[in-house]
Amino acid sequence: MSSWDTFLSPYKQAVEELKVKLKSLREQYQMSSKHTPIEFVTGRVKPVTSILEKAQRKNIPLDQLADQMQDIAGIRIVCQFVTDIDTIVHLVRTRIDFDVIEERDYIKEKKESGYRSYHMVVTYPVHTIDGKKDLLVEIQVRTMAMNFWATIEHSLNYKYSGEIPADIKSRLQRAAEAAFRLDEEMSKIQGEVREAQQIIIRNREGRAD
Ligand code: 0O2
Repeated sequence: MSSWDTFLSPYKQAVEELKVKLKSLREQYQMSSKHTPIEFVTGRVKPVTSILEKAQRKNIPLDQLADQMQDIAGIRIVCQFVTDIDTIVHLVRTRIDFDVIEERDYIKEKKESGYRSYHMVVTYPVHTIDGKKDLLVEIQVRTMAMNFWATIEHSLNYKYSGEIPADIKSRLQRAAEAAFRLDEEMSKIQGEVREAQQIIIRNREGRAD
C-alpha cells in the first residue's frame, strides 16, 4: 500500500459513511408524504494529481494537507428547487454527528465564472484502528440546473487547462444566466410540480398494493 493510499483511506471511509447517511435521509423523505429535498447524492475522494495541483496553486505544504485542504473528501447533494437547498443546509447544520466549521454561499454571491452552489465544510469523525480522526469534508449543495452548468464548465476547464477561450467563456456566462432563470421559473411552479410528484407516488403505491 502506498503512503497516499494510507493517507486517503480514512477520507474514503468518510465519503462512504456520509453517502450512506444522506441517501438514507432521502429514503426517509421518500417513505413519508413530504417532498424529498434530495434528488441525488454523490461523493468522491480527490484524485492525488488534483491534490498535488491544488497544493501547489494554494501553497499548501504536503504535511499540512489534512488541516488546510478542505475538499479532499467531497460530497455533493443535488436538489430540484433552490428552496430545497435551504432545507438541506438547515438539516446539515442541526446534525450532531458532524460539525459545520465554514459555509460559502456562492448562490447569493455567484463566482466570476458564473458558478453557483452552497458549500459547507464540516469536520467528520471517522473511527479507525488507530482511533478517532476528525477529517475535513466539503459538502456542496446545488440544484440540478446549477449542477448541469458546473459539470459542463468543469469539463471545459479541464479540456482547456483552466484557459477557456473568450467566446466559449461568454457562452458559459449566458448558460449560467439561463440556468439561473430556469431555477427561478421552476421555483414559481414548484407547488404544481410537487403535487404532480405526489400523485405519481400515490398511483405507484396504489398499483403495488
Ligand atoms: P473537483 O474535485 O474536480 O471538483 P478553489 O479550488 O481555489 O476554486 P476553494 O477555496 O478551495 O476553491 O474552495 P471552493 O471554491 O469552495 O471549492 C472548490 C470546489 O468547488 C471545486 O473543486 C469545484 O468542485 C467547485 N467549484 C468552485 N468554483 C467553481 C467553478 O467556477 N466552476 C466549477 N465547475 N466548479 C467550481 P475543484 O478543486 O475544482 O475540484
